[in-house]
Amino acid sequence: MNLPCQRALHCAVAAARAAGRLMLRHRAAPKKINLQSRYDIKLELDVRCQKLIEKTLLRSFPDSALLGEEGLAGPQESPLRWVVDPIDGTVNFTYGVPHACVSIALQERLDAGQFSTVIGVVYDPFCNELWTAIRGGPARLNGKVIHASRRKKLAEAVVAIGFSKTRQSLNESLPVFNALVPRVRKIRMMGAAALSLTYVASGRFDAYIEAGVSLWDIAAAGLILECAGGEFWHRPLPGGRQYRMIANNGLLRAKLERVARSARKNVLSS
Ligand code: LIP
Repeated sequence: MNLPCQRALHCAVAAARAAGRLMLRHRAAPKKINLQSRYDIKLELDVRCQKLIEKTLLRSFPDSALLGEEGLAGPQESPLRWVVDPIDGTVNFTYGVPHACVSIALQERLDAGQFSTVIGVVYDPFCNELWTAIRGGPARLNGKVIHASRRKKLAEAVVAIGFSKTRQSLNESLPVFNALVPRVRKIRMMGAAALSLTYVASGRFDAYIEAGVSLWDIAAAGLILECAGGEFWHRPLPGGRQYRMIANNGLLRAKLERVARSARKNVLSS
């Protein structure tokens, strides 16, 4: 497919910046909660940001589909699909923690219902940081080329971890967390998957682990990490839209997997 990548990238950046402005305008305003569960919150602003993004993207690409955290839009059989998280880090945003972002990916449909991400945009309006990538090209932060770190030792690594939204993922992740804490330099739990991935792509973190993240949390930033020389290792969980992920700088997965495996074994044998 002859995809106008630069035009699609510009369109995604414009949509991300527009949603970022809407987030900043509502930063200090009372938050209207549409839905909340034990470990999650969904805001009315999530829906408004997604509507704004949909309008911008589908105006320029009317034949494309959109899969977002707040619902679907456009012809779902289209060979092109936008994957959108209008506010990644919604709980942070709700509590006034300035660590959240807009995530927009463009995917091409391959055979057998598979998709390949070809464009990734992640925008943090609080720090005015914009990460972009087109498959096959370099990853950029505010226009400058970025690379993942070259740290090989766990003892020197800063590792981000997320517990996702369910008791099950919490129970699964806690033993890994406990096993990792004494073996790495520092653990960080930031609450926005897309930003933790772009921080690995920028060499700020060396790895990021989470089970139970959704496609819209990781699609754009996963491509940005790959284009920065890192490894976006992710496997679908049953049900197909959620993933187990061990994102890293390309040098640490085997060591991280060994720790995770032994942690799980210990739980099972105890
Ligand atoms: C969040 C992810 C985060 C995860 C949270 C939630 P949301 O996405 O970015 O990594 O730990 O449970 O899934 O809901 O803010 O878009």
